[in-house]
Amino acid sequence: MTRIDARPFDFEFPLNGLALIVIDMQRDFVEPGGFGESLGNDVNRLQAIVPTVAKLLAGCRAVGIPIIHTRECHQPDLSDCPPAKLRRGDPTLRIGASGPMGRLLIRGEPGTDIVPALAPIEGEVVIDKPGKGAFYATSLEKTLVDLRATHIAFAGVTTEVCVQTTMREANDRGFDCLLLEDATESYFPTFKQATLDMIRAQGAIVGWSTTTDQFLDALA
Ligand code: C5J
Repeated sequence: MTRIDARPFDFEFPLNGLALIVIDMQRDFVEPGGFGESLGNDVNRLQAIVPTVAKLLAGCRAVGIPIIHTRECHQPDLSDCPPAKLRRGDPTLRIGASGPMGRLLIRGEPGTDIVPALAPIEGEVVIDKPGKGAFYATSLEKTLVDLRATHIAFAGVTTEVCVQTTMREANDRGFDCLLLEDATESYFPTFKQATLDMIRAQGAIVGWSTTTDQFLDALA
């Protein structure tokens, strides 16, 4: 077992049972003109973690950790987007509307792509998901079972929405989950902090957290 100095206590995992999931590092959330900004958010906070996530990807690739990327997006006819999700909030542009990077959160549109610095490479799995959680209506669980993964490290955006929802889904399915504190971000710093606190509370009720450097040192 490999051991990492984590919070609320050390995280132990078998190296051949670990997978990395990078959640929704898409242009629509991270770049100006996308879905995140249409909701009134400042995307700079999210952009700032791109180099850290790039370092994380490079470190995991170097030691052969399987990597799964997710993208929140919908079919062009919006048949997989519940009307309640479409109507939610008061954005300047709704899901499916045309913005500077194409139709927002629609499969195949430029804004739906993962930012170029974090683009998946050959052999990495990309899961397109209609929900906030990456297990809902996707093949993620089967992918993890096929990989014989028992432990998952998480990065990506946003901490309190798609990252936390997916961590909770994974935790309920029996995976041990580790969140990389500086490789995840929220438009709202207090929401990020609250998420870290609630994940680790009550003896890692949802999972553990550590820094990217501590994680990569342990892998090395
Ligand atoms: C949101 C996400 N926040 N990837 N999506 O709508 O967290």
